[in-house]
Amino acid sequence: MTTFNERLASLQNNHEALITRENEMIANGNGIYDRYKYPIVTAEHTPLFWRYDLDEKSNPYLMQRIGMNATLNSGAIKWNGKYVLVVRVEGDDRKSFFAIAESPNGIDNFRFWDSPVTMPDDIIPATNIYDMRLTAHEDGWVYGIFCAERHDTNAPAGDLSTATATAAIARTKDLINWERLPDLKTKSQQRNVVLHPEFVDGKYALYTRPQDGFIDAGSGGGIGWALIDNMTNAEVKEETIIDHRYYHTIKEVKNGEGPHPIKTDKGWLHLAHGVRGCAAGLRYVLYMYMTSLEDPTKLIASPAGHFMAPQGEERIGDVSNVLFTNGWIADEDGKVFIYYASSDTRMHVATSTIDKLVDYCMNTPQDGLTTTASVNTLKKMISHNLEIINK
Ligand code: M1P
Repeated sequence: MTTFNERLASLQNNHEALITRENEMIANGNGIYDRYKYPIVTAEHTPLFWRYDLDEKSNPYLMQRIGMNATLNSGAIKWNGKYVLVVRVEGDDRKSFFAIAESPNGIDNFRFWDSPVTMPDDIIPATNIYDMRLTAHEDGWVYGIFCAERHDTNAPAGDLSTATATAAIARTKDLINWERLPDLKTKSQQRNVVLHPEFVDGKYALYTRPQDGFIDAGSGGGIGWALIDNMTNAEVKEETIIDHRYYHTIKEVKNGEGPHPIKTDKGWLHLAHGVRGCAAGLRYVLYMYMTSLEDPTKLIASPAGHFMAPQGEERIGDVSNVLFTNGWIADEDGKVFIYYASSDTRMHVATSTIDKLVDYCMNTPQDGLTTTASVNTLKKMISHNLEIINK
């Protein structure tokens, strides 16, 4: 029979081997970005001492006591030279919490800090919190905006599912101590709220996602923009939709800003998610767009279709057919690390460069919104290419 210590050694060896496994870039990509062979953070990456009581007296079978179900939708930031994710960890009990995992190179060797984030719950307690967007703002604070989910007090008796989504706000200077600020005040429910990194006209600027209900974006027309006076009592008084949803597109049902946009000399580079419905349920893909440096509400590039869609094992998980992103890191040399979750289960990375992503946004044809328009766009490129081929 395996002893406690033998089983512990085996668990520890397997865990260390998983965490230190080198990732491999997948060859022959589409030229826009490169995917990697292995997910970068999974539930199995969480420390053994979060999951197992390591005391032989109280846990003689060395059984798992607190199960971790998934690691998903992570905010990202370069911090003291490390690639740092604020991971949404979901326990087997369905509660999500934030925990920090860091890597020396951004593509593998992600290791969790010993303790999860202690997020103060003193403003209005929430049942569940998730999907943090991090912004190192020019005011000197690092802000985390995330969804606070609560049971809808107006739900009919017996309805234990209807919930509300609100944008919760916290800030930190060290990623360890977080100051919780009042939730964002808005007319509608909100998820996927993101802080722009710079002041605009002396105000803080937010990307919003107005929604009629917890799930349904409904009359919320897409990704919004709002200027607010301060973050300590943040209130959206006016909201303008800057990236609209359209019928028969990848963002027909809803969309949402991913991480905050990256500033480039050609404009602000945005990564977002778009959702459409199909017989299999909702399909979540990633897409990109750009806005003007002079007027960040002005759309200047809107490539058609998805930038990334679930592939292979990415298609399957707790909520299948989903890619979601709320974190990316741009290095000073122009390399971009795109952190995305697949099917609400695990984290992945894809790499690209600012130049390639701007080229993708500026030179991918826009969605003409009909088959005829799409075929005309396709035929234009085919005839140009045939001229080159037949020269
Ligand atoms: O299950 C897919 C995603 O669903 C929601 O996305 P949205 O905010 O667009 O409705 C979120 O709950 C997100 O966490 C989740 O990954």
